Amino acid sequence: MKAWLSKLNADLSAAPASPEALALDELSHVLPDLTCKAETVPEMGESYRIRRDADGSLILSGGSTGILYGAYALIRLVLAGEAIPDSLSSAPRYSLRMINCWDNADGSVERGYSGRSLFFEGGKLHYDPLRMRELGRLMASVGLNVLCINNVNVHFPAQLLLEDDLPEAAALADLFRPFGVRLMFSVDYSQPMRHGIPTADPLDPAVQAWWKETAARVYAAIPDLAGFLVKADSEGRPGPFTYGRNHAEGANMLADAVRPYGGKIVWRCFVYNCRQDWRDTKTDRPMAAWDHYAGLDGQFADNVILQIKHGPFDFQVREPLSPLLLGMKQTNLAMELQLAQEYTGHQIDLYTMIPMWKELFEELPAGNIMSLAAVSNLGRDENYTGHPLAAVNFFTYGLLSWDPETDASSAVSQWIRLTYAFSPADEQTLSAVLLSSRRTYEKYTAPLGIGWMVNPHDHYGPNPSGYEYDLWGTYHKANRDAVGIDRTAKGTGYLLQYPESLQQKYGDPETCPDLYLLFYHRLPYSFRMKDGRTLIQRIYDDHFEGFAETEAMAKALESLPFPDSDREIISSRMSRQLHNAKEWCDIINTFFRRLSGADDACGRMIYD
Ligand code: GCV
Repeated sequence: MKAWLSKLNADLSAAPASPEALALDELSHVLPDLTCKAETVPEMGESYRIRRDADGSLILSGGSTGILYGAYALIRLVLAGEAIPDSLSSAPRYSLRMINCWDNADGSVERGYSGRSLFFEGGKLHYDPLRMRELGRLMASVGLNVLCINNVNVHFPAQLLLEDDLPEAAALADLFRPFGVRLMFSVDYSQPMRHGIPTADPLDPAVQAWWKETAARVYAAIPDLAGFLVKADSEGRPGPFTYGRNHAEGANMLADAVRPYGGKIVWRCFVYNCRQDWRDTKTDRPMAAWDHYAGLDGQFADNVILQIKHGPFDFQVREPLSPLLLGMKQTNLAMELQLAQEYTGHQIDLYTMIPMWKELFEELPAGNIMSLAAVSNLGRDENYTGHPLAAVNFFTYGLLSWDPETDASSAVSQWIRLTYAFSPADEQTLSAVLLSSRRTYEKYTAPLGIGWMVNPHDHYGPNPSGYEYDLWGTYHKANRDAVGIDRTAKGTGYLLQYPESLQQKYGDPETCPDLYLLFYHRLPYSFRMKDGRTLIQRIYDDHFEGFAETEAMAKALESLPFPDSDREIISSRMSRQLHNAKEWCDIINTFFRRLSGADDACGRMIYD
């Protein structure tokens, strides 16, 4: 089963002539009984309008890609059994709706759980053109329009995409163009130094000239390249700090180089000290991005977009919204999500993300960001996402990037209907499992917003002290009396990076939502939660519940009529999830019981 793609069957063995041509082809194959005319209105760009003619036939108007998006919207509606409204207009909320692949030139994928790279092997671009078109269709069918094919950690020879490998990269861009998908490349900030320039200082004229000449060459080959994605001064990557320059100086230099071609510089804000001493109590990692960027608000060029991870740490199960997303009002911003389940179960454990994303959008005022990015969960596996049910994350991300008001439960139901031929009752069962899977995972892993109790480096499975004495700034400091970090004004002061109203909401343990308690506060195990339970009892209860819910999920999934190919993968991954959930439950409960000495009020088994 190839996600919802198996329902789309226009022939992709040759390149579609244009997005409009593809739109009509898809419609005629999938909905042969529908009479639909296309009307190209170039100034409508990516937006589309669907209305009925006097004779009852449908008229689909839009720019070239707008018509394609409109066709897929129609197909999604009809295949999901929903009624076609008499009139429907739609425009994307965000201009760049990006997928960031962390694929390396050697064919490996950093944090990839769906097989090897779709684009690279053996240091070269290496791909199946048919799969590229299928991927273009996968993206277009949910409104995604930018694909960054290489890892933000640019390991040699990925730099050659801008050099010797540019002709092959241009051929790849050609493959994606009819799907309205533009490529983007991650670039190595020190790349000029490969060419005899002794520095990568953004204010150095030779460096500036090198990037201008490179941008001219790259855009001559790929005129619609979306731009460059940059991870600088982060986790060992080169960047402007080496030369005493700030990140506005660093990003604006690249922005000048791509400006003549309409290119963007997407500059990541994942910058922190990854060589922290755990004994250092002054440094609090979640504060780092704000400290580096907030003071630069308004100084970035208009074709720079700061790409900010949704939380201040790194894609944990629960993190507050990054304060930068709320505080940088004069800078173009993109929010970065992660479809790859790095900390959320490696596409072995079920983890449907849309409930988490909806929570983020509730706190993020509509106009604060202009683009959205997500780290890809795709790979060379036949079904693209390893776990067949992980495809729901790609699908719903696309819908949200078009319209963040998309309802979580409708989006999940739509995906189920497009993917499987289930009865309403089975659809309901699967939908309930998918929508609850994030809370379940949260319950059996690190409690109440602490995060990080994972096995270091690989990030699957429990290890409560794995990151406790390490360099990464990710500490919970559990001792026999208390756990968590005080990030209020009395503690590290992190909370002061937020608007006043949020400072009040989160600053007092009595008003702070339970699920964020240990992110913001250091509390004794005897702390009384809002429902009267002690903190330690809540930790035990959540873990036992998380495991019990996983057992119930396993039973529910077993009852569903998945096609054989999916059933096998789903049930073998579910047995691994059950094992993982049991390990987490027992290890976390034992860890806290050994420290606190507190018995479980319900007398369940916790190991001494
Ligand atoms: C691409 C975390 C991940 C790294 C990733 C990094 C980033 O540290 O573990 O694999 O590197 O985030 O987002 O740049």
